Amino acid sequence: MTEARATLPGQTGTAIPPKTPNLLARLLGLGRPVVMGILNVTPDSFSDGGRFLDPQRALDHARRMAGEGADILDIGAESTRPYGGAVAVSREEEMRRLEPVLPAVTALGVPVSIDTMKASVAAAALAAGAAILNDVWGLQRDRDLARVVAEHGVPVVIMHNREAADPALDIMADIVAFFTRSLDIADRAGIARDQIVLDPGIGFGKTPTQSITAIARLSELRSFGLPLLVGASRKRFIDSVSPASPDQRIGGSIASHLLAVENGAAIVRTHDVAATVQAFRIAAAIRGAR
Ligand code: HH2
Repeated sequence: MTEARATLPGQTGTAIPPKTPNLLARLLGLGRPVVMGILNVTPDSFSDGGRFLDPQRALDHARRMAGEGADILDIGAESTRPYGGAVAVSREEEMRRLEPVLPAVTALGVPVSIDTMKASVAAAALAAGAAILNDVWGLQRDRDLARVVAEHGVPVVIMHNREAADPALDIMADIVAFFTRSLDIADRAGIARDQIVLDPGIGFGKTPTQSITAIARLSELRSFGLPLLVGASRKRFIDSVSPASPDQRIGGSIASHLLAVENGAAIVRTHDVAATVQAFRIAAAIRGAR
């Protein structure tokens, strides 16, 4: 049974059906920043590893984020390990973590994105109701991912990534070159341009300074003419400026996301949906009163 999506008091008429034609256009047409809530069904995510591995806890958290105003729920069953130490997770293990959770989460009525690096997992998740692919390797690692996206006709988040940070690198030039390669792969697979979101990959193969640069100079990526997503939530660059453990980085996450939106981000990816939604509402109210 499909549950009605919960709404916060004062929040009306913004829910987008989970699998709908032109999903991305409809999300971007909300007229405010789109909030993607993070659901990690992993034992080892950098911020919340182990908290939502239990299926009931995962579903409770997804329901809570939906009620807090998440426009998308991003579910991942393998830590992307932005800070190294990757522990490879088999397809079977990734599916074992997803299977008890995914149908119930998609039934909440909020579009679900699947955060996976594996084409076989993406295909299974999209068949089970996920509506967006989030690939932290920008279609460049598992080359079958582009075909899966094209076949399902779903939106895809192409994220910039590198095996290792290089402090000497012009990070904006590297991001532009990476996106150019990813867009070529997407074109050749037949993925429509209006289904693509670009993400500079905050914390991935970047020094803290380069992560800050990517947010500060985000507007340069507008030249691709595609929507931009920023995921700064609780990331380590915040600690480099204002030392704090991951769950104490909410202020830094919100500051980053507000400035990212000012610099052109259409979507933000966050662990802290309620605080982020509140920050955007207040920013909009203040802007509106200028
Ligand atoms: N960051 C993480 C994972 N997936 N996807 C996109 N598009 N952009 C991001 O910035 C991004 C992402 C890392 O955060 P988290 O999911 O909390 O950690 P982990 O990968 O360790 O589960």
